[in-house]
Amino acid sequence: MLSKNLTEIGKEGNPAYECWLNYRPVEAPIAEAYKALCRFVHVSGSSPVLNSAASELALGLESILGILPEKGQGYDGITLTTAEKTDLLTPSEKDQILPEGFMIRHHPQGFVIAGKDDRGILYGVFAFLRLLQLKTAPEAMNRVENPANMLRMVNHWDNIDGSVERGYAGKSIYFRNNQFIMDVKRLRDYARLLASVGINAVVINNVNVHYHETLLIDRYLPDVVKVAEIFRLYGVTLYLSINYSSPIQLGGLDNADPLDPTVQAWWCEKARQIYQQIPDLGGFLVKADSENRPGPFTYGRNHADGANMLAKALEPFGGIVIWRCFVYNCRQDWRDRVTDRANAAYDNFMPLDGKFMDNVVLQIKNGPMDFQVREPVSPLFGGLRHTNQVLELQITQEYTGQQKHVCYLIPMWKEVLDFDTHADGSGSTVKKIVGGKLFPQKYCGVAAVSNIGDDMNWTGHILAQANLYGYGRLIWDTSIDSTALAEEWIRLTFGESQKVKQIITEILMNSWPAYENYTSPLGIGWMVNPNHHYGPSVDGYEYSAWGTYHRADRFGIGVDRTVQNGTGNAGRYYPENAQRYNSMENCPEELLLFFHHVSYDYRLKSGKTLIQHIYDTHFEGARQAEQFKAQWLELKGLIDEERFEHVLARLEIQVKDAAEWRDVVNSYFFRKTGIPDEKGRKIF
Ligand code: GCW
Repeated sequence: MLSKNLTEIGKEGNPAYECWLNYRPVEAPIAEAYKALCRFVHVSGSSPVLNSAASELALGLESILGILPEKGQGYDGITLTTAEKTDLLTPSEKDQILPEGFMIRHHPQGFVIAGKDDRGILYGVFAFLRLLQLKTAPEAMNRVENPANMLRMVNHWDNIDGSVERGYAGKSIYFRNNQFIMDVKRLRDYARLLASVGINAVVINNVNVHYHETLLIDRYLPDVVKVAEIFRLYGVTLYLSINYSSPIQLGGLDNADPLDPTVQAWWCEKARQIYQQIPDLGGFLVKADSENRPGPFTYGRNHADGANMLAKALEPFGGIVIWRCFVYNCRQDWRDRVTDRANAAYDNFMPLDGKFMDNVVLQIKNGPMDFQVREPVSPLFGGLRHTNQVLELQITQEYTGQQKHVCYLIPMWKEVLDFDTHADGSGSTVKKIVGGKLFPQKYCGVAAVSNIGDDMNWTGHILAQANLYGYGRLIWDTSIDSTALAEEWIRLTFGESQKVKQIITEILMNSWPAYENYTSPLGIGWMVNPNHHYGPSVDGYEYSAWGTYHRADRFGIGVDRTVQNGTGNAGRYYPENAQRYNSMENCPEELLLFFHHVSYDYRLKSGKTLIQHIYDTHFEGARQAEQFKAQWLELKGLIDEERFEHVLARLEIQVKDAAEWRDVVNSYFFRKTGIPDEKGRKIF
């Protein structure tokens, strides 16, 4: 019998914990057809990743079909193999499989799951099991899949004291009280979840590297080695966030100047020590000169100097430096209307295009500000033509309801990926850029800030599991449709009830629009309480140093970012987009207040005035939240009590807090303008 114990995985019987991998039996006749084809499993070769693939297959077949396959030899049953080793595929079929990609082929005696490499085989197995759980007919299994992105990363903002910056799902799964927890099972279960959706890289510690985290490349290295070992079983490469001033903190040097040979030598030696322990470490993630973190600016150097110095140290070992572009002045004077945070990343990094070593990758947040519910796409995408790039998204819902509110983020990310930068004529989308299909790049892809913690359901809100699942699936295949993805996740997570699928799909698909409705209007963002960023405070960031202003007065609201009168941000885009953004009439309305200061009586395309639009969307958003709850209540008895009650409790919070948003925002604008709601609804 094929062992599934190699990595000690098993059924938990706890669907909230198992997420989309909570396998359930499929019924006859499809089960019968599969049983006949899956009696044997033949694994060609052996490696940690391949062994995980075999174990996963065994677990999945046992749970879904109730069979324990025998070890096979010939073509009978399922063959797991690298493409080059099998004669079950033709040469031209093999040619279609690219790095980390796979092919599933049904043949009269069974299936072949062939990867270009071991990771590809593992992804093929997870795809096979997903399709099996979704009752796909054997003939319809046939497919070749190659990842749309090379780097498919998750970034954890975990601190070694156990806290998680912007974490809403409990504490860290890695750290507690300045130590590694080393809960092998939990880490392995997490690695499985990641690999099952094609994620191949993880950064385990916060980009804000405080004193104790600096020690990860020092005293704590033996623990990092162990964590890397666990992730390695599932083809997930480990990266570390590092502190730019480590040479001072750890090495006792008096500076961290990237052009100082002593500093350079210190990093080279440090890299050598680290790679001796973890030869396949991915590299470093660096937040430098950002929000008071140290960086090359201190020494009058630029970001290319800083990144290249580290890149040189990592180069002999194949490591890469992922350097974040989230660099702006966080000590701005709110009276200053010239400095614009939205310009900062662009202005800092555009002059350096082409100056980075080829093992440096710039990590760019999707928007020019900071993960707001609505922002334009960063103009660095398309702007940078000679630099490796990674898109940074935020799965954790810092500004989108903190996993108390349901907010399905896939439609937002799809808009980002599909955005046409016009860098090389029309069709120059972000997904082509980060997929390496527009400009040549040695490394590129997508990273996202994790939404998981040590909560038993991983993500705090069970419906937020859809964002982690969807993130991995979307960056693997950027053409996937958001609704189809939601349905797939629902069926895997909650089973096959039509009603469950229909209702949860509606809730998910309406959730981002609803959240946008009852929070900040038309792209302006930032009306949150300072520090923790939950709940409404319209002026919370208005007189602060963070560069985040809405500029509301009694006549109008919005930031003038036009070229002619404003901060010039609209002009950072290629002409097609610049012209749209620059003109109040042509600006996409959802971004109107991001680019323009607009008077409250301005008429939108709907014929409504701006102020009436603000009132209407806020009433509508809060109503949508109530509707989510009412819809959820219809599911009683159709999903298990525990998950039903859990989501219900969160939806109740959402209803209450959406009403708070509605009333605070509407009252603010009513008091500012004195203009009543046309429909005479209650405003305080
Ligand atoms: O969104 C802001 C967050 C900070 C975060 C920072 C960043 C890790 O409020 O908590 O710090 O962005 O992305 O570096």
